Amino acid sequence: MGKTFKRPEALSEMDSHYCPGCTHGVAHRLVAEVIDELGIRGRTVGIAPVGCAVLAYNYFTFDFQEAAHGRAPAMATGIKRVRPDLAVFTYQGDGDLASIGMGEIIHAANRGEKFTTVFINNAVYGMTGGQMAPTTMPGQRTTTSPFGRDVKDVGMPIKVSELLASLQTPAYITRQSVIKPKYIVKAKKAIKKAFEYQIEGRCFSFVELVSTCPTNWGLTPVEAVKWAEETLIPYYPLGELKNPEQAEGGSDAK
Ligand SMILES: Cc1ncc(C[n+]2csc(CCOP(=O)(O)OP(=O)(O)O)c2C)c(N)n1
Ligand code: SF4
Repeated sequence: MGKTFKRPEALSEMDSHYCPGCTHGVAHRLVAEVIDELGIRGRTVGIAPVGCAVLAYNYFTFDFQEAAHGRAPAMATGIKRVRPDLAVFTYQGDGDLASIGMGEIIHAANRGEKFTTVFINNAVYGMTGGQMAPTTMPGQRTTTSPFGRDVKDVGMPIKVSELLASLQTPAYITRQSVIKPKYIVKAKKAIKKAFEYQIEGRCFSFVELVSTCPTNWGLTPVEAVKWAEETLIPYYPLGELKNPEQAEGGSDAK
């Protein structure tokens, strides 16, 4: 009997360590499917973050490097500049990318480095026990904001995609989600487009994925999806913020 749904070749057979209801696994699968479809497994290099996806290199069947916390864009820059024939991507959480690594990602995007970033926005530091991240929602309780994020003290959550889209350098910037099938279908298309832009040598490409962390949100997997849809997505609206065609044909590129 033929299989209609099988494991992508780019995904290994190792069981993942992710918690029930965590969407890191969905994001991994989408990346693996795209790499299979583009036929680039033999020339892809991923950069693993420090965060819950620190073991990502075990779950894919292509080359991986491990970067220090927040430094994946620097490593991707080096690899891509030395080997422009490779498809290089970083996979980073919001603690990694939007806190300690904020400078790295802004400058890589502004330089127009031709790699791809998959940015997992789950509104907390997952691996270290659910501390407040730059993306934590106003009033959201975390281990370091037990009374809820107080925006008077720490400011509003940072919308990383909007920040990067404000740079004049041509880029592909999009925010999608992996919390429900209707979003997952679009997220996969966006990831594919991001890799295609990179392979064509067009631009830096960035896919934010609104994700879940039921463990640190203190919710069941089902409650986590509901909370993400009702609270995160209205603040972090889904859709394309910038693409290289705009810059090539538009006034911003002057
Ligand atoms: C230089 C450095 N600072 C801090 C840490 C501790 N640390 C490990 S993972 C992490 C946060 C990870 O959160 P995030 O990037 O949001 O990923 P998630 O676990 O939610 O997927 C931190 C602060 C570290 N390993 N190295
Ligand atoms: S702690 Fe959160 S981000 Fe980490 S594996 Fe568990 S659910 Fe996923």
